Amino acid sequence: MKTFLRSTYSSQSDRAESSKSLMLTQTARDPALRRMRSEAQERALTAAEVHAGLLARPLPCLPSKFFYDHRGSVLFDRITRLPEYYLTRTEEALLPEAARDAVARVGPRHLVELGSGLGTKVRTLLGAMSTAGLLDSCTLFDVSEPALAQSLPRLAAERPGLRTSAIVGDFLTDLGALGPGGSRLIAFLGSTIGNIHPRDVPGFFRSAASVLAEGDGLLVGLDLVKDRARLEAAYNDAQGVTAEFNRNILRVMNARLGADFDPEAFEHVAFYDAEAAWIEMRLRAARACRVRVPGAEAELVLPGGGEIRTEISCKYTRPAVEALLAATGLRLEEWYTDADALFALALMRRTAERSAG
Ligand code: AVJ
Repeated sequence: MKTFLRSTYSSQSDRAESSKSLMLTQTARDPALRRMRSEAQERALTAAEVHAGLLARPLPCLPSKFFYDHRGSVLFDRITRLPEYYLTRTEEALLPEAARDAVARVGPRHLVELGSGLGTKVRTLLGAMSTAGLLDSCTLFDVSEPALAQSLPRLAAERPGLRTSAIVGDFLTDLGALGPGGSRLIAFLGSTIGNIHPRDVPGFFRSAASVLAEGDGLLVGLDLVKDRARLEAAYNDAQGVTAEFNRNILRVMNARLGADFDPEAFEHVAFYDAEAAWIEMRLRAARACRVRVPGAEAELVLPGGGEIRTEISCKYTRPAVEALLAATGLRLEEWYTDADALFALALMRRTAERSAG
């Protein structure tokens, strides 16, 4: 592992090795936008994650955070407006009331949005905080630097008195960069939590709890378990936007790691696994192929019909969420949902006890 990273990136290894994992790198362009890793570290990590994923058997997989280059973010934005994709519009309808109530309960001055992307949902929360006379700062946290570079200045221009900042990082490993909490509300909207494997969700909750002070809040958007037809339609839209979004991960691999995937030779597959309670997205090779991924020192051989897993999108029930919250330092305080129980916003609060583990 060490060898392949060094052989590929030796020219930048000095810089990569000298930075500690929690050190933040400021970009020259905008001092309010901080990166968790240098570009060299970022590429080494991408290489290692893709290498491990492509070796996985029986099912090779690619981490879904790699969907989101600029094209991927734009395609996802189109998905959110598709007739079949009920998630975004249902959450947006719930948000004003949930935001008002959550702000009344938590009394936050500092808002953090995880996985903010290109989105604008944070405005509803900022509006509720401002109305309550509490608004002080807002931090956007996302894997995509281009998305933050676009949304941060826009936000700052819209709200001149607001202290704004952004962190480029991975919400599974980098929440520590937020520093200690206090009057803080973290928003994790859009069912992005669905991409976290349920086995890793308690760890995510514990790390969120560690950057919250007692009484601080975490507002999470969750897609709910429902009938298969509705779920599967949301991930198999008639216009094929989701299929294009799915194949985009292969273009990202080609661009970042010099891979030679032919995206058009892969078919979009999305189905609901009721036992796991998740939608799974895959890419299926139309014919046998051998793909080289030099930047990850990997080679993938697939038979015709062979598949790569590109995403899981977990669907929840209230009891399932409560079970995952046990002993994490967070408790469920409110559950806001629509009349058809398609989607929920869950308000969690930091408890007095220290989290276990
Ligand atoms: C951004 C992770 C919430 O799982 O619904 C949309 C991504 N994938 N269509 C989801 C996605 C296919 C989306 N999340």
